[in-house]
Amino acid sequence: MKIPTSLLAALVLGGLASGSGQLPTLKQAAQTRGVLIGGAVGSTLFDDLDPDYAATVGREFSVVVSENGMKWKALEGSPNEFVYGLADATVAWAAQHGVQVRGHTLIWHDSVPAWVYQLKTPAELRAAMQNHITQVMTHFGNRVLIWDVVNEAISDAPGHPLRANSPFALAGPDYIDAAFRWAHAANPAAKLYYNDYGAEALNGKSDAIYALVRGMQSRGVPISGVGFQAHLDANFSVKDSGMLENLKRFHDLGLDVQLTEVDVTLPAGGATPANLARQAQVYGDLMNACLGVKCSAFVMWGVNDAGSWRAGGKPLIFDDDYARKPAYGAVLGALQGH
Ligand code: 9MR
Repeated sequence: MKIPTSLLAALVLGGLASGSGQLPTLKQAAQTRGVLIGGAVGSTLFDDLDPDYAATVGREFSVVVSENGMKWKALEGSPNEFVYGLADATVAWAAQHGVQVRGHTLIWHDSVPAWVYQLKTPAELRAAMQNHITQVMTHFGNRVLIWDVVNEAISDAPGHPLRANSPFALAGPDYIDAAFRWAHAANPAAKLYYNDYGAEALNGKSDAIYALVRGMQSRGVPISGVGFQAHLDANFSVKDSGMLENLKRFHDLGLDVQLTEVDVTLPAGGATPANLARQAQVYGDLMNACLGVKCSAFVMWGVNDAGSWRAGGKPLIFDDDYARKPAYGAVLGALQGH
């Protein structure tokens, strides 16, 4: 008999609520599948007034991303003056809790300090980029071995050319290759990713990323994998979108696949049982697609709904009060092979 995911989720939650203690945590289940599971974290990790946040992360996650603490603006607000406060605290917390860190992100058109926009020549800009990448990766060394080297470089314009509105466009069309080479030189042990949104499905954007990374491979650029952000809504269909086929074509290039910023907003009408079940279905399908290509990480963009960048859509697997939602059960079920 095939048990619907929604029912399964309810059973899982029932088991947890009854305190049966027999279910593994997400990180325990994920470990048996060889995948890291986790989420983006912020300063709430250190907030004594909100202890459930850190407790949830410590119990369930095997990898964390600093949601904003490792962006260029956060680390190097003035030229060659690095401030590692929140980033260092997050990395130290992760080490204490046996949790890995995903570094996000070295080169992104957003969250760049004003001084970078004032650089006027390609040579000046490239020197600043190389210095930023080298200093940041050297600072963290082997405490951060997974990096989004370039984030969201491909535009949504017809044909998906490289973003014209990026301050890094001035550096020349080969700036992505260069960034990966600088990153590899800074730490040859680190795994280096190109990361983007809207490319989960077989579509024009994923075609453009595919062409980009194939080109990089043909030029000998040291790229380890592709991160698919997966900011989605509950109407997304993993099956109808061709997501598994899409992930497979990247995997077939010998690249590692990660889901890096998963969140799935509820349909209109909010947290009804039917909507929560639909959200759970998408989460379970996403985990299954990830496992289908032996992905190395499944990272959600936050911890609980209230702390999400799209809190209104209640897009995460823990509700405002850190209670497990049906989506939690679906992710756990997928990890357990249900
Ligand atoms: O969730 C992040 C939000 O708090 C920041 O204000 C914003 C700008 O730095 O970035 C958000 O995270 C983004 C991520 O870094 C890259 N992919 C899209 C994410 C959501 O906008």
